Parts: sequence; structure tokens; C-alpha cells
Amino acid sequence: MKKANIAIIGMEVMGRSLALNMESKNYTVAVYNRTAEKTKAFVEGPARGKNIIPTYELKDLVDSLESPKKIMLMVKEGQPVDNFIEMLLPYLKPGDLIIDGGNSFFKDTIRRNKMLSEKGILFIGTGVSGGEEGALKGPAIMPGGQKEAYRLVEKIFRDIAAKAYDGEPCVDYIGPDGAGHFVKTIHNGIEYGDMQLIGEVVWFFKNIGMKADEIADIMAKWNDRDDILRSYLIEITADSMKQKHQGSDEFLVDRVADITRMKGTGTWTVQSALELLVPIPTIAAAVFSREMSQDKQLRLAMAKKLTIASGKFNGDKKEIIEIAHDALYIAKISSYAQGIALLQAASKEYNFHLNIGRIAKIWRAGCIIRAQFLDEITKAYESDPDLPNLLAAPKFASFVESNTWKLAKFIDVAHQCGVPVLAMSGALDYIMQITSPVMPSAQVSALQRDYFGAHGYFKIGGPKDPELVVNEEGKVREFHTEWLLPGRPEREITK
Ligand code: NBP
Repeated sequence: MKKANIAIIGMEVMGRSLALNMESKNYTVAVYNRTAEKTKAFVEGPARGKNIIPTYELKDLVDSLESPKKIMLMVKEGQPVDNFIEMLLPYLKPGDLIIDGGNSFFKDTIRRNKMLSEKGILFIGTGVSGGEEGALKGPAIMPGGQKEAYRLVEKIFRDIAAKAYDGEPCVDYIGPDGAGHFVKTIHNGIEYGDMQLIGEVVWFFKNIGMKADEIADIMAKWNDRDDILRSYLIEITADSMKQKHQGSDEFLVDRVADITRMKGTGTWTVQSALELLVPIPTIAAAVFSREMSQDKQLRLAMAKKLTIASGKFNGDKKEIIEIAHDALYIAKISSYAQGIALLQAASKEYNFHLNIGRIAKIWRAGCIIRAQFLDEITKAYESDPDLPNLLAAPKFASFVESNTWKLAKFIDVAHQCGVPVLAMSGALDYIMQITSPVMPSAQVSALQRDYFGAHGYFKIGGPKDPELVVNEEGKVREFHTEWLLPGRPEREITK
């Protein structure tokens, strides 16, 4: 019997779709699932007559494979991944490869990679983005692990990956051990930001009296424009807003509860940002907004206790729609700038050697954040790999410089109309903070910390000189005021 080229463990939507995708590209795929009925249903259903080999024992699964063995796990992240690795080990030889294609926590991937490397087993932790349809027709794939491990699956991954408009497969070697899963996590964090920003604009439109189909038309027009907002998420917003509630004339969106659930990746993005000291206010606002959305009972109760006064919109509707477009445009740049800054910090901390331009290329098709705009990010980092921040890329900087007032205006009008826009506000304040040579809030809090805790402070040259005061060797000088002593003398702290 012909040996299989690759095995997939986990016959839920992702595993099944990937198996069919691989088979359609002429690979023979062996499959296995903990619950045997799912394997059976798959091979007797959508996989019937295809080069897909069902197995019901892990030993049989491994035996059915050509060497070196390549086994891809598409199971729930966490303990199930460790369990399968443990159960597979007795059947594997040095040089064989395990691939974890689920949404695993990147630190687990680093740990698993180390443990398996010590046994000579290769390990790839890869992000696979695009949901069921992506997995079936072409996902964006973000593999991290040993380079020689990637070489074993490079052809398969390139064959099954989504193809961008220029024909390039949306897959590339990301970096060592946890790099792939980290990048997938931040991809999802950015996706949270995109979804929240669009949600805030849509809700604002609804609040100024627009109907769902009217909003759908605006979104469709924005998607047709040849600019930054043309993206899958705008496209599906337009499409889904038109959907009617079954059996009635109401729009489905007006009957869907305001509760957005989430899995791990958004939270992991924010946790990483906290750990690496990288501000990501828009993405964090998206996670916090989902948390608030889930506390429906609290919000229902609070609405009865407290009414926040809000005005009616009486401005020019056409004008505010244009302002909202550019506001969303800028907020999106800000949000991606935050996500990329986090990728860069992690790259340094974990030696991932991430190439931002190439990562943006992978995201151009197949995944949820796929968008034309990603091409601009690639171009920005190709022409200047040392960009201090995405916002500094000339194309984005010039737009942001002349249009940020629109984001401020949008936020102002939304607040006046009683529409919370946490992510939009985070996007604006991020731009304002990152371009402030002097952050007034920080000056005040530095002084407070020294007052109550003798924590010390640095100095700047003066009201018109924001540069730090340094000594002759170029080292930043640190000071403390003796707040409790008469005359409050200042002394320099030497360490
Ligand atoms: P699920 O995330 O729903 O996982 C189902 C699979 O995990 C089944 O094969 C199930 O076996 C197995 N499993 C579970 Br649950 N607990 C197990 C345990 N204790 N021991 C062994 N196996 C266990 O499937 P999915 O939605 O296809 O996603 C697969 C992976 O891909 C996940 O990590 C997910 O986060 C990631 N992902 C999903 C999507 C998506 O759109 N769904 C997109 C991108 C990435 P059973 O059948 O015996 O219960």
C-alpha cells in the first residue's frame, strides 16, 4: 500500500479541511482522531474515494507514513498537544517531525521544541489562519521551529497555502521554536483590533440613525475604494449587515446579542505586551471591550442606575461618513503600528529574528486580516528595515499628519452621541503619545514617585529642550529631592 506523505491528528473542522486541501494537491494523507467515529464519518463522507488513509491506532498512523515521518496535530491547544506528543514518541525516530498547527501558547511551543530537540525529534509550531474555509482552500501559514524541519514540509505548505494576488504562497519560515505561534498570536491580537475598530464605526453609524443596509452599503463602497480599508473584514461586515433575521423583515445584526466571546490569543497578546513593556492600547481596548460585552447582566443593571447624558447628532451626515472613513484608516495604521512594535520587542527578547516585511506578506491572503494595506507595510520595511515605528513610514506619516484631526473629531462626535469608542481613542492617544518629545503625564508621575517613594527622576534640558540631561560620558543623570528636609535640597543619585 502506498505510504502517506503526511499525517493529521484531529478531525475537527481545521484538521479535516487541511487533510482535504493537502489531498487536493496530490498528497496522500493519513488521519487519526481520539474519538474514532469522527475519523470514520470523515472518510465515509467528504474524504470518500480520496487519497486519505483512516487509522484508529497511533502506531498504525505512524506505520502508514513514509520516512521521515511528518505528523501534524490539529487538536485543542494545551494538554491535548502534550498528550499526543507523549503518545507518539515511542513510535518516532530522530529526524521525524511533529507539527503543532493549533493555536498554542508560544511559550509551550518553546518548551516542547526544547524537549523534542533533546530527543532528536524535529518540531514546528505553526499558526494556521483562515478558519475552516482558509484551511480548505488556502490558509496563511506561520511556521516556527528548526530550519531543517521547515524544509521537510516547505513544499506541502507552499502548495496548500493561500496565494496572494501576485501568486506568492502565504507561508514563510518565521523563526526558531515559538516564533510561528507568537506571530499567529499577534496576528489574532491585530485581528481583535480591526474588528473592534470596525464595530465602533458601525455602532456610531447606527446611533446617528442609519439602518443596517445603509451601513452595509457604506462598508461595501469603502471596500471598493482602492485604499487601506479594502479588506476581508470590511467585506464581510458589508455582507453580514445586509443579512435578514430568518423569517422576519428585521436585520440579523439588530437581533444578535452584544456579547463577543474569545479564546486565548487576544489575552495572550495583551499579556505579552505587559511582559515586554510595549503599549498596545487599541488591541488591549479590543480585548477589554469583549470582556465588558460579556458582562451583559452588569450592563443591564448599571443602565438602570446611571444614565449618561448624550446628545443627538445634528451635523452633516455625508461629511461625518467621510471623516469616519479616514478616522478608521488612521486608527488601523495606529493599531498595526502597536502590533508590529510588539512583534519587534518579542523578536529581540526571544531571538526570533522576525522579518516584519515578510510577515506582512504572509498575511496578504488566506487569513482574517488579509488586506491590501499589508503590501504597504511590506514596502515600508523593505525600504527601511530600521523604521522606529510603522507610523514613521513616509506614506503613513504624511496621511496621519494631515488627517489625525479627523480621528479626534470622530471620537469627539461619537462621545457626544453617547457611543463608547475605546479602541479609536486608544489609537489616537497612541499616536499622540508616541510623537510627544515630552509626555506631561509622565513628568508629573515621575515627580509624585520621587515625592512619596524616593524613586528618583531624570531631567530634561528645559521647557524648550526635551533632551535628557547626561554626564560627560553620555550617561543619563538621576536625581532625588529630599522632600522632608528643610529647603528640599536636590541631590544626584549615583549608582
Ligand atoms: P478544536 O479546537 O475544537 O479541537 C478538536 C480536536 O481536539 C478534536 O480532534 C478533539 O478530539 C481533540 N481533543 C480535545 Br477537544 N480534547 C482532547 C484531549 N484531551 N485529548 C486528545 N484530543 C483532544 O478543533 P478545531 O476548531 O479544528 O481547531 C484545531 C486547532 O486549530 C485548535 O488549536 C484551534 O485553536 C486552531 N484553530 C482553529 C481555527 C478555527 O477556525 N476553528 C482557526 C485557526 C486555528 P475528539 O474529537 O476526540 O474530542
